[in-house]
Amino acid sequence: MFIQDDGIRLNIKLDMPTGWQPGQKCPLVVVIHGFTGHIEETHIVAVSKGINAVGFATLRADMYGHGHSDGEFKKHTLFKWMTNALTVIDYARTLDFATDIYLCGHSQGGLLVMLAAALKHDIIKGLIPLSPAWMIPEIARKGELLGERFDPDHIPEKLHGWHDLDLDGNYARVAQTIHVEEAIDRYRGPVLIVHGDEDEAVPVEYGIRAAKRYADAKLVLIEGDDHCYDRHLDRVVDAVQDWLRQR
Ligand code: FER
Repeated sequence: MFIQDDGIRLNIKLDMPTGWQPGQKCPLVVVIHGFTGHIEETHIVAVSKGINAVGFATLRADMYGHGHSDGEFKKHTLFKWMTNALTVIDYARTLDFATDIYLCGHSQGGLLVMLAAALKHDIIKGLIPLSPAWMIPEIARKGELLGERFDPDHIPEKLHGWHDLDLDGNYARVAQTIHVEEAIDRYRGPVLIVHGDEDEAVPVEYGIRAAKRYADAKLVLIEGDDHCYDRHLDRVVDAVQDWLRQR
């Protein structure tokens, strides 16, 4: 199903908790994929189903230029994703059954939910960044995106890198302006960070650093696992379920 974000259609999927009956209320977790990802990726679906199994609804959403949402991949920026996230959160709040709203996101989606939790700190009950790619603003300032180097003071029109991907330079211009530490400091609610300690895309140090800086964070490291949890996805799901059961 689609919701509108100022003329951009966002593809979303709502899944109710296991055994939910019409008329019952429950909390809801918004779940966001990473860079080049979408709502049907194996790790996104597994985490979402795990959340449904412990009594929370999930609202998965494809961001601008990803999955079945509108927009061109190369034109996506973190600003566009941030307005998308605000729209999805506002939509979640219109759902009659939904009590508390939580955010969960993987990688660039993990960075996004960290930023969104800062913007909506008075509304978001808890935050689950999975392998959050919050080095993106730092590496954009150094001129190092997509595994390629560029002049950070004279950003090219187009960035090109991994898997032959093309991105408009605006992606880097936007990312350079984002200061994630400020966003971390603005969110005082409970946080669960999960990170594979052999992550090849987002160094595990970022998960560790974020967990240290948040006011109320738990860190779960998945030993021997990579960026998308190809080896121990079950442990990621367990960590999320254990944490949500304590809410
Ligand atoms: C990059 C490193 C990681 C980058 C994006 C990511 C745009 C995001 C990864 C993800 O969301 O899985 O250099 O450049």
